[in-house]
Amino acid sequence: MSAHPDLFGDPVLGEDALARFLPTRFTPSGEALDRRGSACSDLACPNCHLSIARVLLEHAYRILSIVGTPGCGKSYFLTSASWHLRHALAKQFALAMADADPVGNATITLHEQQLFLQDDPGKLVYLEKTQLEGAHYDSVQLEPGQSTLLPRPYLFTIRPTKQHVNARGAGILTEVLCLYDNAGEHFLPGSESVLSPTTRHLAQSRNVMFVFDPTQDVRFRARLKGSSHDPQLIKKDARPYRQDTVLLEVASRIRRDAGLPSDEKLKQVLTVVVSKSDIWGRLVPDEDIRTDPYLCEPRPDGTVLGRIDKDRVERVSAKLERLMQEIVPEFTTAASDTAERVLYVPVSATGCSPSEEAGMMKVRAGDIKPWWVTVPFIYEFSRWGKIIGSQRSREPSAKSTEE
Ligand SMILES: Nc1nc2c(ncn2[C@@H]2O[C@H](COP(=O)(O)OP(=O)(O)OP(=O)(O)O)[C@@H](O)[C@H]2O)c(=O)[nH]1
Ligand SMILES: [Mg+2]
Repeated sequence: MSAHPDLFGDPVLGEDALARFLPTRFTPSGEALDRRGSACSDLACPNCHLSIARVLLEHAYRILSIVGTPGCGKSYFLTSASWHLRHALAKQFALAMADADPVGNATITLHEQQLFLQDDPGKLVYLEKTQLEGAHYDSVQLEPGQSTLLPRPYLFTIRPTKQHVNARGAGILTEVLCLYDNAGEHFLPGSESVLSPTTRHLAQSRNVMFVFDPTQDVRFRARLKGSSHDPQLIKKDARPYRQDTVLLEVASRIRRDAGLPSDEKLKQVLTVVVSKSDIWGRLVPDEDIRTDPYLCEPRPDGTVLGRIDKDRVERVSAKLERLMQEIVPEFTTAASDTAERVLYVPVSATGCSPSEEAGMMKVRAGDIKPWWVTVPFIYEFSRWGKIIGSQRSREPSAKSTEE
């Protein structure tokens, strides 16, 4: 991408973007020279012309997509997870999670600040609903005169630190994590168009995290009646979405984009993230779904290979699946028809209920104490090999989601 200030104007991105070009001249150190002879360090995609973080060319990357109906808790979950991952990975797993693209990650870092970095613990805070277009998307003209909307991912690097048992292999073990958070409306049947291919990342995704919200289901709401004062259970204007239909729509888009037959199960892992467990968690008996299932003591030589207790996570998953089979059987059937490997994880992004103030759902900053938000990610990272270990006290069960 050009660097000289006279070179604004690009046919794909418009007048406010610096011109993209295929370089033919270079500095002795290998930097491309633009038309005005300025050395350029930023890279852009030859197809959509959007800038590409250099780290994506240097390390392997994995895409994880967060999907679900509007208001199911995707953005709160992602914000709580990214904030707590930065800490859990550093403290318990000797892994550093850093913003690979600070400009592209601006929204999520702002969201983390809004929920977790308030001076006044009594302040009522909230996250805006994810917009269907705007700052979190890029508009490009792939065909002259036709604007196409592309969502922007959040990019993080995950790298072993000096204490990690495999610190010497840090260069090759470093991975880039690409996370997509769409507006729920993008997943509703009929919402995708050629000019708004906002969910194409799904087919490239390694793990589709479907956020299932029990408070949007009438049968869960009936079961929870009287046991919680969460306004989401009593709100009269609640729009109960068919979450199974949205899951099937997501699966059919993935099959279409990946060129798979309509009855083939997806190769990606499906993680059903069952949100807002502070409201319904008591329906999963005899399990601790608040404290993280991690086992992380330093080894005798002082190095660390943090482990996740997979037995516990899979036992909770099996119990939660049974509960959902009983209450929302069409959803569990849709999930097992969609993917070979399905893991159910209960999470609460806030650990407390919001209260309604001036038409907005807000939570007291000091009350936010998330439950299990990092588990879907750490379980996924443990599949990558060599960066996170796992604890098993028995043979993996037949339903294990390991590769
Ligand atoms: N009780 C409880 N409420 C939650 C939790 N997480 C989110 N909420 C509430 O759920 C509502 C929707 O959360 P969002 O994260 O904005 O939902 P979303 O899926 O991103 O919605 P869209 O951006 O519209 O697709 C908010 O009013 C939150 O207060 C939770 O862990 N517990
Ligand atoms: Mg959102």
